[in-house]
Amino acid sequence: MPVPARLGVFRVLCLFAVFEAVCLLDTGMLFPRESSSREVKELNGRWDFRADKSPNRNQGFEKAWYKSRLAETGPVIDMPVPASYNDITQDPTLRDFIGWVWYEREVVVPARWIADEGTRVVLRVGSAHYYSVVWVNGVKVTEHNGGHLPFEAEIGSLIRKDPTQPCRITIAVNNTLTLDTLPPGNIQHMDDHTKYPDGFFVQNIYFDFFNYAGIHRSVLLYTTPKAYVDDITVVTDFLDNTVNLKSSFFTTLKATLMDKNGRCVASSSEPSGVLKVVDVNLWWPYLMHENPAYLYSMEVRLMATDSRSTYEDVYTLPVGIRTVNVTSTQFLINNKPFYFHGVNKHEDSDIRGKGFDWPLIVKDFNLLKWLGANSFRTSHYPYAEEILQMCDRHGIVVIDECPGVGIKDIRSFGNSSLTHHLAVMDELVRRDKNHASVVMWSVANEPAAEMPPADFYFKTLIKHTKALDPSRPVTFITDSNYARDRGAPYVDVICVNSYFSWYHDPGHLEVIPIQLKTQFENWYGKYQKPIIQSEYGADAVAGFHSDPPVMFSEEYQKAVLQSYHNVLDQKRKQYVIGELIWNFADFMTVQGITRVVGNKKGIFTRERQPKAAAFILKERYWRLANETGRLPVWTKYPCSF
Ligand code: BDP
Repeated sequence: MPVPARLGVFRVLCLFAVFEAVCLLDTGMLFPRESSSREVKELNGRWDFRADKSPNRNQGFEKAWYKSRLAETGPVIDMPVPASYNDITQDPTLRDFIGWVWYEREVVVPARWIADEGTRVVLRVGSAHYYSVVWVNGVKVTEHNGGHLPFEAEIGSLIRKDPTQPCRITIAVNNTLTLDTLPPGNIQHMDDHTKYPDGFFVQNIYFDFFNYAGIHRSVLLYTTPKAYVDDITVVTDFLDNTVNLKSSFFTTLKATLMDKNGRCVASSSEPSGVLKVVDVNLWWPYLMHENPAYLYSMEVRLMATDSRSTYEDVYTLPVGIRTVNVTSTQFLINNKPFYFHGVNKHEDSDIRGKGFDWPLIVKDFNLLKWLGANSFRTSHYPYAEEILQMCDRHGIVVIDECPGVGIKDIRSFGNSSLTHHLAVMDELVRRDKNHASVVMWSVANEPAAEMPPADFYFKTLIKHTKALDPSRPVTFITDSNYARDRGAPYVDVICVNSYFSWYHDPGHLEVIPIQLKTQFENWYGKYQKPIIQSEYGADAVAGFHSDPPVMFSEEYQKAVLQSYHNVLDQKRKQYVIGELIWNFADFMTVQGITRVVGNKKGIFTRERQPKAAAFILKERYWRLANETGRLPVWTKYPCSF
């Protein structure tokens, strides 16, 4: 008799009862890892692809393209996964396509997975932008609302139905944004035939990055036994030299915490509880300690038996032990003041768009370390899990932002938008809660928070996020318009973006010292909360030079940074707790009269070559690290990166 599904799922109970009360999700979303009980099979590479260019974009559903091979219902082209589809071909209509696109791939499933009924086979999509529907051999297995976050379906019973058939996976993805999606957008039809061709429409968006689409992260199959570890929640704390590593799990689990050398430092066979570690190695940020980013491994081993079999599942989670606290003037990591000197990023590069790419990721981490950056914000959406794992490994501190960017229309503050926003926070916290590098949640970027409904919206959203995870502070990012402060009473840290001498008083560098000082004093005066300068910067087209500096030259970008730094140096002695440059690298945007082949505020080009501003920032960040941290011995030679 097979194990009944409910008994088969050993959901690790969350530490905080309130989590259960507010979280609507009923399964975990552990990152797929191989272990003695789990196998992973990546399905990346070449997929068949077709964009549904029919006038209503709905032919694929009307003609049920998922029922047979995609190549049987029309022409297909090659499409790499993971990648955005926009920049892969020479077809301008695909670059700017809006609507459903169809991906398909046949997979050979190991015979053993099929033969062994005690094996769960799970199909997982790391992220697809934006709305996805998934079929296996023509049967719908799941759909998911939202980009940037993973979703899964168990497909074992389907592939066992007819083991002689190959496993055909079809994924339809739609990038249409509505007033209720995150980010929001809307479709505008132009019916004036004296101006526009028949059927012409555009998608209006209120954010400043190209709305890349497609399957952006890995698609994979993984297995677990029928009884399996579904979720783990680890919260760390310490007192003197003792650590309380709290976690909760089903009674038949055993948790073992191992140090870097594989030595067991604590274990427990209780369903939930405290693992005490003596002589703990804390997780410290990069440049704050001589031995940063120390990670333990927590092995969770589950044993279960039914009338026929015994199941054993093993999942190993990297665990960094650290605390985070906020006072009215400081951000504390392990009870020591932490100053964010870092960047804002985008998942963005030539050809692959927002597609996951290991070489790019490793290069970016090398550049971050070269720069002396100790942190970044995942502007303006959750980044790939592998990026957060790199942050854990290298001690790069993260402000983890949800895709709440461009909430500018009053209709996007309604109930259905809020419900979706809460669900996205549930998914984000569920995915990222165990990363030591993640120290704060950001619920939105520059919303139109001056609008009256914003008060209820952000109060609900921020309260909900704090209840999901009481161990981390919450922020939302505001702009320099001081009227947009609804929401600010509920956050722990105020994050402000400002572009003095750029969008305001363009060309007038002399306004920066006055306006920036006023900005800080206004916000601190009203809320007495620590402040991060969460964005500042200026566009510079690499290779444009001008002295005296003029806008878009490398010299102007440098001068803006230096003026900001003078004020930041005064205010960081009081309550300013960080500065994040906009942006790490140039990135693609929608076409428009203020963008010349994308946003050029990068201190690196899109190809990751430094502009003059990168050297200014590098000099500053290493100086700040010297003042505020304890540099590892090897960092005496930063040039070796
Ligand atoms: C900020 C936005 C960011 C933009 C930046 C800019 O948060 O997304 O890219 O302005 O205009 O306000 O460069």
